[in-house]
Amino acid sequence: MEEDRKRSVEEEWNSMNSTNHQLSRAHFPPKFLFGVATSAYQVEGAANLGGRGPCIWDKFASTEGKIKDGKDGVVAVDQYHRYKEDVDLIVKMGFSAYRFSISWSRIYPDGLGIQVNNDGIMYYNNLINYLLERGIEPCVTLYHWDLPLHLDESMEGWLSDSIVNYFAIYAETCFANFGDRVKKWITLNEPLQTAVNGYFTGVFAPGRCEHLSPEPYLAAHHQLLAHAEAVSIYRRKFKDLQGGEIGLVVDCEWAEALTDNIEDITAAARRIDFQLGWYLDPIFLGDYPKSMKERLGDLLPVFSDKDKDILRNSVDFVGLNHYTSRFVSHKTNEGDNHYYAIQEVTRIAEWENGAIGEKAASSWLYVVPWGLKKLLNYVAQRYNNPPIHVTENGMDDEDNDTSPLHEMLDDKLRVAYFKGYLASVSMAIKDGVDVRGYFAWSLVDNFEWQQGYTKRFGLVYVDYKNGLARHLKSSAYWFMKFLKGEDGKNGKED
Ligand code: GBH
Repeated sequence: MEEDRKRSVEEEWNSMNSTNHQLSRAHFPPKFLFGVATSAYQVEGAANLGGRGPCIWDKFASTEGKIKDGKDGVVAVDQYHRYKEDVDLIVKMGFSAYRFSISWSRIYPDGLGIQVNNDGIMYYNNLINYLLERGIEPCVTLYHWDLPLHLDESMEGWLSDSIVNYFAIYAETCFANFGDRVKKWITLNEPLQTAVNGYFTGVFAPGRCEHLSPEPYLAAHHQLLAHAEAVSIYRRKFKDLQGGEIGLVVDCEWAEALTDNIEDITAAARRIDFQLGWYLDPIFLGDYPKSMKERLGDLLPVFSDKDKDILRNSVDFVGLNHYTSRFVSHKTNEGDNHYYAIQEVTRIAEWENGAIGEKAASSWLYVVPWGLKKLLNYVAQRYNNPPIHVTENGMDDEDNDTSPLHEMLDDKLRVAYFKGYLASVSMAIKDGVDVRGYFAWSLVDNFEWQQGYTKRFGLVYVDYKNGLARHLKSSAYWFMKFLKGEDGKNGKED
């Protein structure tokens, strides 16, 4: 059944995809933004320098057994000291934007928002100024999972509604200090992952995993309210003067119904509700999805009218992180994985004689380029065609110490991945989806959360054994050529 479904989706995709082999910069609008992305904890390092306070990932990574290779982000790839070198690489590859995140505990070391850390402000000023000097647009995420530890230890982090206010103070400080130069803001990265992996499976900091607990839903709720509060402050106090835009980054696997049976079609729709609708429905449609309310009952918090008001339309653009897809079919409630059981879905990636796509290094990541086009069309259709930036897309290789460097730099599957997924984006644009930008994950190999340094997502290879030296991979050279355009024009001029 899986095999048949795969064949039919791929036939459909191939027949539409006649432009793939000649994919070029010219298939995208002239003002379309191409960038690369990273996050503070994964690349910055200098965890104990410049007055930075500890964050929940410092504690989590130093807890025995949490990270595959036992490592942490204390040094990471040391972008704190090498930001100029890294920005120069962005320029060299021909990208025009850099999505990075600010470390909250570098701005407010204990998160309480009383004493701002000037060294932190200075670091980001330097980074932003250097980006602008080199013609790269800074796109800033305020929160990419590195909560100041004190906020977790003293008031249970995202489980407490007081976090909304602390996040708002931090966000306002960033707008006030950097907003004269930063015109694209993202409040939170992937609230879904914080909720599910931070508070249900426990594989991410703060590592909570209670069975049948309301915690993931509460953590999601407070993230939504914190997002909305920050956006409201930006719009009231800064937007007119500074002229920027602000959005939220959500992540979603595409869910393709395994069969045409109504049970599978609704199961796939439900699966999307539980990823995307959880966050975008309250923003665009005024409340959590019906499917979630029905299934979760009292586990799901309720929005007050005031909450609904502040959430409504609280994005100027949708940031979408997308890596992979699954076939989805209906499965009745069984097993003890409450999060999926309550959704009554099963996700299928592999079967006896095949898989949904080629496998990357991470066990969850299969190369499925057609999923992105479908997901983009879904967002456009359900939410009335909002502006979208694909804020992350990419794949990883296994860290392999024994292969010679030149082999590790020749990342053929990654080149194929980017070609396929970019073709998918360009087809969505042709369908009328308002996609405005695309950011490859990631600029450099980095700390891949619970997988430590065992997985490499970079366009640029980092030699951890030789002073963190950077080397461009084939995919970086591919982008360099692609972004210049076959006709020698970079497509930037109007
Ligand atoms: C992104 O999340 C993150 O924003 C980025 O920081 C990260 O480096 C990048 O992905 C690559 O992973 O190990 O089976 O428990 C994408 C969503 C969330 C998908 C965590 C994989 C782990 C699944 N990812 N999830 S598992």
